[in-house]
Amino acid sequence: MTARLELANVPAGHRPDVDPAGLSVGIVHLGLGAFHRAHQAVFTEQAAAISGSTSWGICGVSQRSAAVREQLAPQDGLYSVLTRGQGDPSIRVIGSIREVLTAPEDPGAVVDRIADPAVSVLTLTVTEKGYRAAAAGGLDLTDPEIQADLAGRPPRTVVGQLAAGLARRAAHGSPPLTVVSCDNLVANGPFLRRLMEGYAAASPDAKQLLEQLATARFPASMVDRIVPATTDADRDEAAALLGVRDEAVVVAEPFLQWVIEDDFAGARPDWDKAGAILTGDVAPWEQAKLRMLNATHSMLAYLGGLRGYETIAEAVRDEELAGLAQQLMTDDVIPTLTPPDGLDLTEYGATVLKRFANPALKHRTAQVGMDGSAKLPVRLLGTVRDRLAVNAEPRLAALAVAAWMVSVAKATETGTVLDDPQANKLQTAVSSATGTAAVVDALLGVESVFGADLPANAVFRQLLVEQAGRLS
Ligand code: CS2
Repeated sequence: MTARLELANVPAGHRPDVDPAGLSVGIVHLGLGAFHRAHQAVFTEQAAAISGSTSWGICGVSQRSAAVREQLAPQDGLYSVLTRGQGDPSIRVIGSIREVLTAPEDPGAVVDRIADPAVSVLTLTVTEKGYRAAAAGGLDLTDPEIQADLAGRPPRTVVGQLAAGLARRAAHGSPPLTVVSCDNLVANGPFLRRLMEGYAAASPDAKQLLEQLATARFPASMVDRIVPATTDADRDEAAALLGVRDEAVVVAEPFLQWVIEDDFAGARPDWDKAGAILTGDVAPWEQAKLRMLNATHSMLAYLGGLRGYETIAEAVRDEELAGLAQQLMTDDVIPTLTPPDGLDLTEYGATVLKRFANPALKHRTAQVGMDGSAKLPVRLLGTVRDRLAVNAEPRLAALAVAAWMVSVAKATETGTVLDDPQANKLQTAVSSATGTAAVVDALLGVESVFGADLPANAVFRQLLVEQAGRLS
């Protein structure tokens, strides 16, 4: 049997660029999934290696299951990133994660770490649904988990953890905290601040919490790297390349980008030295990424899924689908964007499709297609609204939305589980709909996805009915 990964048995050439044992915890990260391990943790390690600073080790928190802790803890937080581009894959062990917690098992330890005076930065990747926002954008105060946190249990939700951590920081005299959201959301930092304000206002200690919030910073950030879920085959390949068994390996493309609003309350890692862009305005980067990359990703996931393609690479190799993704960017999205300095949007679009075509990644259409009700508003409906506002017809964006609708209807018809936080609501809505127009109307009426404005827009409805008709 192959030995388990530990620092002593990592072959030269694959070793971390820092001495993990020399790093102390200075960052808490909520949401210890594959994406964090292939993105912020890599930037953080590089920054430490380049600057020589030892104060930015990461305490990673799994928000739900103990699976990641079970993989990482026996390996002392070490894991490898298996990079698959053109040519041979490469693999390297990352040493920046120094502590692993599981929130449901030890909620108190999470709050303690957030309150730690040595911690001045908290990052998070908890996915769109992890924020527990209501349709109108504020915190969903009807969410039972939010209510339970507000009632004073050891917190489990992101806003509850942060609120308890901030309160304790104030009590300990810890310096102000910077909270960096790394999820694919519009203006993610300010969005989280608003949710926190909603939570604070509803809590018994409203005044104090609002004061503590005022000391914290919530910069926006745009993150980019394609990181498919790891499979057993990936773990076997990592073992063959490393000569030791890594249960926590993550797979990623070579591309890696992070644009962060330069608004920190105190010290931060030298992420810029590791290639991150620190800027006064993240919005143009973020809009380009969400509306071009994530929107075409979702489009290919639904259209590809309907055609029976297992992976995004297969979907984008279908010339018709690649053409539609291209057209979505050119006809509907680019007219809504102001490019950031130095970014050519046409070139960016071409690069995006090339990245999707990477056959070594095996990014499943089902994975990208999950949580559609939370992803669509961010990725596609902003474009739809902007185009409708100038009396243009967002045909391709409507096609992507229609492909999601048809996928929901199909899953419901065939009794397939829909991987979506609003699965019940969506499947109940379509279950009694017969015919394409009825399916469109049933889903378009879900206000938590489409708001009150889009169902009332006859042009959009008509586009959806036409496009869904093409697909059914
Ligand atoms: C994808 C993203 O799963 C998805 O919904 O669109 O995770 C995508 O791979 C990343 O945002 C790329 O940076």
